[in-house]
Amino acid sequence: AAIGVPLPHESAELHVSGEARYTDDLPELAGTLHVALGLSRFAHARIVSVDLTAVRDAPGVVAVLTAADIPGENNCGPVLHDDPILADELVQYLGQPIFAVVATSYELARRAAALGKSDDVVRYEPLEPVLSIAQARARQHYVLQPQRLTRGSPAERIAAAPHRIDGEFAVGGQEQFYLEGQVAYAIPTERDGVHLYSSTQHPSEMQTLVAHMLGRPVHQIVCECRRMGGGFGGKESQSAVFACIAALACARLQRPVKLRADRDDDFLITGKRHDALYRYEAGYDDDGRILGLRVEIALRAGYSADLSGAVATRAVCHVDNAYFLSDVEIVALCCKTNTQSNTAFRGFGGPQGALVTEVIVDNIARALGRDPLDVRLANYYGIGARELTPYGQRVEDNVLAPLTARLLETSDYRARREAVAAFNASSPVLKRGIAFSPVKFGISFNVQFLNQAGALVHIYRDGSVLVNHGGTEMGQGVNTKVAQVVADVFGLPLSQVRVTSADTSKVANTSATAASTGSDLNGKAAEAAALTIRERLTQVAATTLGGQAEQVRFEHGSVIGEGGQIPFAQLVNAAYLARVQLWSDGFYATPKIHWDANTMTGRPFYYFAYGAAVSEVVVNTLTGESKLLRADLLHDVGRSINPAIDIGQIEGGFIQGVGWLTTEALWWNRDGRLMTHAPSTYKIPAISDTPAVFDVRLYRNENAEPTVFRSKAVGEPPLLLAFSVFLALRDALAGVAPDARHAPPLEAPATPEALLTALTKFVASTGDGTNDAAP
Ligand code: MTE
Ligand code: LUZ
Ligand code: MOS
Repeated sequence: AAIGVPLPHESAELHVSGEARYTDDLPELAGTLHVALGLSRFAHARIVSVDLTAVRDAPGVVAVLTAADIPGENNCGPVLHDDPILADELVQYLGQPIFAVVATSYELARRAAALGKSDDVVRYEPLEPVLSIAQARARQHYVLQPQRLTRGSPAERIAAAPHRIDGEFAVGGQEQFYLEGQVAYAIPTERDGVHLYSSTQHPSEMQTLVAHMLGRPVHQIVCECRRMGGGFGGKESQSAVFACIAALACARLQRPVKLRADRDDDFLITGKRHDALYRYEAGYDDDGRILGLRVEIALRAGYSADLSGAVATRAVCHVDNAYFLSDVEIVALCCKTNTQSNTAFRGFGGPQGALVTEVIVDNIARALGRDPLDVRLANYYGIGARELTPYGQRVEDNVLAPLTARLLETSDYRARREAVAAFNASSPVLKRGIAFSPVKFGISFNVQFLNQAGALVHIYRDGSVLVNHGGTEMGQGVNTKVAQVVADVFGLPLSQVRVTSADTSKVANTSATAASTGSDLNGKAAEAAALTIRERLTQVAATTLGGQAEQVRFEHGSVIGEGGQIPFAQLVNAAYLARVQLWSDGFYATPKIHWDANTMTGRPFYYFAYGAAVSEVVVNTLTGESKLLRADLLHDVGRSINPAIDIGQIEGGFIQGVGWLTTEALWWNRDGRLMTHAPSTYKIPAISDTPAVFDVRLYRNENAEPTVFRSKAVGEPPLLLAFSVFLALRDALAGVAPDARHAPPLEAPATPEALLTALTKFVASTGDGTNDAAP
């Protein structure tokens, strides 16, 4: 009964009233100490000497810790062990933590850490930094080996094609900008234990890294997270440096220690979405159908591997997006630069993979003088041989054709495209643009073993239910959905089910809540646990009520059998008295998936999520300012467990994607210092950036695979719907010279500066001086 209902988020009232407790809101224990970090002032340098006397002597300072204080492994990297917790001898980016000041207050810790900026504290011998993707690529400076996926004979097909294009393209990175910054609070427990509260998407990894750092067995560490104020991928691996340093200080001083990063430090220390530089070459026919495609994606990994390998693989597996590519070569490079180590961000490389193809298709359409929509449709996956992705997985559950037809109808795309052309013909300064873009997004971690989850369900004698599962709540609603699943199994109202903090002492060896799989995996695990208990209760009910066990139903807080009915709580108590186990674990591992990393083939995804968008923008060609006027989104979440949460995820993902592609620009100066490190210089979307007309709908569908209640993951895929806004901006610029047979050279993010630069080049290349507005 709880499934498919647009119930509010389980913490909605707490969120809006300010009562929801985040890690920094936990009551502090007496004697709690606070940490501030001393950061590298060079992007690449040898540390010649460190003299922390002045920092140690500052008021309130209890200890100053360096790499030498780490008893176990000095690493917080998730894959390769190439991420020092505190830098020792070598610094590899400007902002890298070198020492940790532990003081009696947050203020005093920060003041003391600031003394570390003096030239007398840390002496450096500067080395030459590599600061751009282009530089790293030219030197073949990589954190991991290049990845290559080839099918068919792309070079031959391109050479033989009736038309061909080639080019380069660039997209910027993106800061996660979770509203709650990185924070950890570590409390010493008896016999060398640590209880760590961490704002993290990955409690099990925080637990493990802390144990390795301290040189202790994992069972001495507990990591707990009730909720995050957003993670967006930025707390999948990179909560670790904060968790480790708080735990290190806690273990050494045997005092509770909190580390809450200042927003500017958070920006300087942590990695972001990978920016990318592309080279491509395509051959196509008169209808714009791609016959051969070669793409190279050079990603900025930053100074260490972090999750870049998996990000690159997801990028490779999303170059196709919605399109069948018969003959294709895709290469992904993880370029090593002396900047922050880039990491997960909503979409995890998928957006970077798919965007370049959307730009290529757009360029093809403009070269042919056709509506880009029609070229997209001509390239859609089809049936039979046209179902095969470059990596060999069949697209069996494709709903893009009917979904697209429905969206074109509700958005009135064709008529509005004519209206836009008419508007532009009589508007010299303001130009409008409209674009359609589709999304196909693969669901599952592309690292097979991560696709597992566990849960623990308890029923107490009063009939109230407590659920613990391996997922973490970051605002996305996983706890609400999992509670709905359990409530539905027992026929209970949602108020009867409470979900507790993620806690490594309850469910062990959890995966990160990531890859949009939180509800899929943990929902199934919790369902399994609940079904085990329900099976036992069913036997008790049959005995108590009389009749067949097969006829017993759990509905509206009651248990109904052939011989009568009984309130759920009463049955539970009867089961207890009959010595029936009223709690159970549950486990789930995603079936069917496999992957061969050498050939880059297999079935990496259990299924695909689909969506499409139509966006309309207006650009001021004198100032470069732009505005999103209207967006129509139609997205497939299978059979929705909670339509209110799903719509919220689609809206939020889309707007976050719009920020990435329009206003959010990261800029490092020539020393490698990130200059956009606060909201004053880094612009995320505000509520006023929401389009006046924002039509967001769920596509009526059910998952072809037996996922939890046939729902689909929703967290990441809608971010890619924002492509439509970027493409609409290109369309608006094209409105300056509608007969040009090439696309405006707009790169992302399409800031006012980028729009003006592209406009200038575009006007020059058309050789058309008729536009008075052109700068
Ligand atoms: N929604 C909110 N409100 N806050 C977040 O941090 N993270 C996104 C998405 N939606 C996020 C969010 C990312 S990157 C992922 S992978 C998924 O939520 C993770 O949660 P799920 O797997 O339970 O959907
Ligand atoms: N793969 C993936 C991963 O597809 N998404 C992820 O978030 C992820 N995280 C770690 C390792 N592989
Ligand atoms: Mo999301 S980028 O998989 O945390």
